Amino acid sequence: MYTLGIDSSTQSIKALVYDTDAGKVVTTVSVNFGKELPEFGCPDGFLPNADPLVRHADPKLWVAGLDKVLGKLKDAFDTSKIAAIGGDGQQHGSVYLNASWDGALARLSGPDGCPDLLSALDGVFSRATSPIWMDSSTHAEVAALDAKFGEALRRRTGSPAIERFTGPQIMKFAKDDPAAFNATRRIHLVSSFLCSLLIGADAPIDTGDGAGMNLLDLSRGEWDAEICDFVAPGLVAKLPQVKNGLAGRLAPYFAKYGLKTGIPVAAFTGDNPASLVGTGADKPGVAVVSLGTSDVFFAAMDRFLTDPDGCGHVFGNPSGGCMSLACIKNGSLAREKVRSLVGCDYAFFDEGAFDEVAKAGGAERLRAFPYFEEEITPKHAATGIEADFDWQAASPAEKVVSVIRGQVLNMFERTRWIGTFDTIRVTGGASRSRGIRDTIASVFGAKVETLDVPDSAALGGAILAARL
Ligand code: XUL
Repeated sequence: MYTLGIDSSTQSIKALVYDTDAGKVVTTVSVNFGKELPEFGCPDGFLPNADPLVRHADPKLWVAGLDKVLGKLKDAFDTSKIAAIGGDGQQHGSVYLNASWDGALARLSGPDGCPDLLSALDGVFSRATSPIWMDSSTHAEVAALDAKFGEALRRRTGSPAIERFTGPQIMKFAKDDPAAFNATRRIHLVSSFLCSLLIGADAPIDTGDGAGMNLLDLSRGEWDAEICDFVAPGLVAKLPQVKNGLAGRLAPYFAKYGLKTGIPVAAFTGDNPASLVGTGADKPGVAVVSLGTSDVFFAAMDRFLTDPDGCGHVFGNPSGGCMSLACIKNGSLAREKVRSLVGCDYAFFDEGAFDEVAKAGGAERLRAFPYFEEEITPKHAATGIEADFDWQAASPAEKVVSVIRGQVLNMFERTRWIGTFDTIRVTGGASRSRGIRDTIASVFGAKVETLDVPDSAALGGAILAARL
């Protein structure tokens, strides 16, 4: 059987076809938002804004992206063979729809057809722009949620109040533009919005993406009425239902891409929960470490528990139960900065320095924490290099090794609340470094595997579709 996974991330939308019998990806096509849809003015997936705290996108970009990527898929694959669809979106981003939304969805299901998704959706947005996960303009709302709920917010929703999470974003919108908020009948996440278009009806929000809103009582899998009401009175009525698994059936509109009307469509999830499934880490015992601009650690959890330090998040695991996620902001950018401070090449940074220190012995005493950007894990760390030995007098090799050990020790300390792991799968640019892989293996006491799963989120969506 063939299933389709659709991943709408910050900068592009991808469609991936998975052959479930062979366990192989057979086709992947993608549309880069900035390059291929420049008319929406989002060169990097969001609208440029003079205020660095404000990061919004034009939701029409995602609508046009869906049409375009399915058009490409039709040219690359016999789409009539696809038996089910799943997918995901960048987390936290929200879409605001007015009273004409239901009619627009009905047009996608109706016999008359429409030329394209954008014309079917003409006039449905009650808010012209959508805040995305990169937005941090909600300090005041986060402070208000903290003051009202304190620790209870983390215990109930899985995360403390966070600027990019959807609840604080909705709260700000309701306060700044009450008339537009009142005209809003439905609020979707990027994931559930795209899924709604596919099924021609309001799609549910799943527990994976829903947990990134600060609004979901995660252990019950229901909206937390008290928190929702505090964020904006009447909010619960504007949210779709919470549900994992089958969302609905493919609307007739999509027959134009050769897809069979009526095939099952899974509730879309967030990109991180989808990657958990796509990397095969959706069972406890395996963690994934993605070493990118920021370092992200995620793993399935066998029960609901939250980070006592309030840094990590808990989301629903689309395969059942929960998952954890910790994001360490000072990842590859910090490593790059140290590499240029030391003035060495990658061969030395990734391997040579580690061999030199191993020969001399005493690596255990070397630890230095590089926080050049304001860190979130741990919160409020002093910026600069925090070392507990004489950093200035250290050799270049000691500097490199101490910084990598510091980063890995911090990740270990900050993820201990999640549990222990037999296997750590590493991915992302810096996973090429033998020094980093060996340091992870020794600090975590786990087997380290290098993951080679490009498009793990889209693959996760296709795997979830195969389970319908
Ligand atoms: C997770 C987060 C990002 C987005 C974009 O909390 O904000 O990983 O999901 O990929």
